[in-house]
Amino acid sequence: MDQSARYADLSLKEEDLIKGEKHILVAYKMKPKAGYGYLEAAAHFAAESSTGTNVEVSTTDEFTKGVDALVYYIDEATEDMRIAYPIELFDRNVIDGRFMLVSFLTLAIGNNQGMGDIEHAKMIDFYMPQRCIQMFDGPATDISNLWRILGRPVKDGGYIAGTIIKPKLGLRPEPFAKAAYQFWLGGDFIKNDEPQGNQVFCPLKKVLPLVYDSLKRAQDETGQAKLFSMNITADDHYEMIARADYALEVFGPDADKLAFLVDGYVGGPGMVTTARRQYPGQYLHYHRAGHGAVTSPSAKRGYTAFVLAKMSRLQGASGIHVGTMGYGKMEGEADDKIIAYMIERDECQGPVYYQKWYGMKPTTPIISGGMNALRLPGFFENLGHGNVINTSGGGSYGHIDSPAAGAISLRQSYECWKQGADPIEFAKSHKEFARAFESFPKDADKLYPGWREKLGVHK
Ligand code: CAP
Ligand code: MG
Repeated sequence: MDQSARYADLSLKEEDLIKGEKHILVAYKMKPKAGYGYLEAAAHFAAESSTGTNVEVSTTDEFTKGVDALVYYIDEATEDMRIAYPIELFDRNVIDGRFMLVSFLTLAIGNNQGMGDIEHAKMIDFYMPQRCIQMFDGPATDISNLWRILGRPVKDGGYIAGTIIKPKLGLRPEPFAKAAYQFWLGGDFIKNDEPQGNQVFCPLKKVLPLVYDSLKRAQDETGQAKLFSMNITADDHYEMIARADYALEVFGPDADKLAFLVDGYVGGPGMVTTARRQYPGQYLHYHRAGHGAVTSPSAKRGYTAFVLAKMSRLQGASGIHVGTMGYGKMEGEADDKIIAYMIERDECQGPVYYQKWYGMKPTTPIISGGMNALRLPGFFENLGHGNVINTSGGGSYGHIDSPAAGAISLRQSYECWKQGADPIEFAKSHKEFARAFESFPKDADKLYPGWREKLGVHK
């Protein structure tokens, strides 16, 4: 059934929709199944994403039609389809009227992902009008709070050298806490790896007191504040609360140095919002493990990593992993820097829409995945700044001298870039950075050919 007469209006102008402030706009890359007209399929997509189904129903009235989602732009050649969703369509909290991201997902990326007449559709951008920005939670706290704790300027406080306790799983409490102490002797920030929680060989109530002891000893030894991002991911809201409350009790007078990590993609919006609303004083660290299932360039459905990050800011993530923009081990490319810009700036041009955030706190780009001191200078050059949290697991625990040396090499890498120094020349006067070349020789060969001769390394 061709529903384009009802669910499409190609006379609508995008700039008018934006000026009107009454619609959430969504841009997709959509291809219909063979045998279906483009506009017909797009209109059905809009119907299923708002007030319709595949047939007319007798109960529809004039009001219903007033909140139809409308296809307002298509370009079959580029698979470009854009839909205007009336704000009224979206579910609101009864407790405080706020918007909820799960409703945006259910409509804009819900049933429409498995329709018989759609080959594929992937969300590549969305536009939130000002009222929506006002009525999503947004971050409660941001990187400026971490810089303050670290004793740095709260604006442009710079690079936060972090790691992930590696191996990913398998450490018992004592070796876990020892690994943390060793890194903190040189670095700022440690996160649980995304699957670490309360495994039977490393019970939370055994390991956390030891981690806090490591943090205190490292602070005493270095005279610097240290940060820990603890995983509170769990199916049950009350399990999350139990973990977080326990951690705040253990950290006591240092509770401000505790961030909470949530595996936000696999856990979903409910879990992210539990952390955001129950613990607004704690930095909310959004790990996106699993996102590749829908965000990978090889995935034709779902949404992009850009959309994931933009949604996380609405939900209130203080920071989210944004990938390494082609400089690390995960999928990504240099242009992914737009993801960082969209979540850290107060306004930014996305792939389709120019988005203003009206003062909503920024979400920190968290850089992780195969990074080390040798790869960072290129990364900073591409991004243009170092106001990020970087967590290098292999890049710290793989340093041949020690995790602390690995941490120091990361920090030195940032200094090298900030000074605009030549990394080889810089290595001649910075031991830990120099030893990163020997720690990661394959990277060194690729990034800095001739490094052995220049640094006098002969093995
Ligand atoms: C990195 C990491 C992160 C991934 C996440 C890992 O460890 O801890 O989870 O980087 O990817 O488990 O691989 P390494 P992303 O530093 O040892 O690679 O940040 O792209 O979401
Ligand atoms: Mg990990």
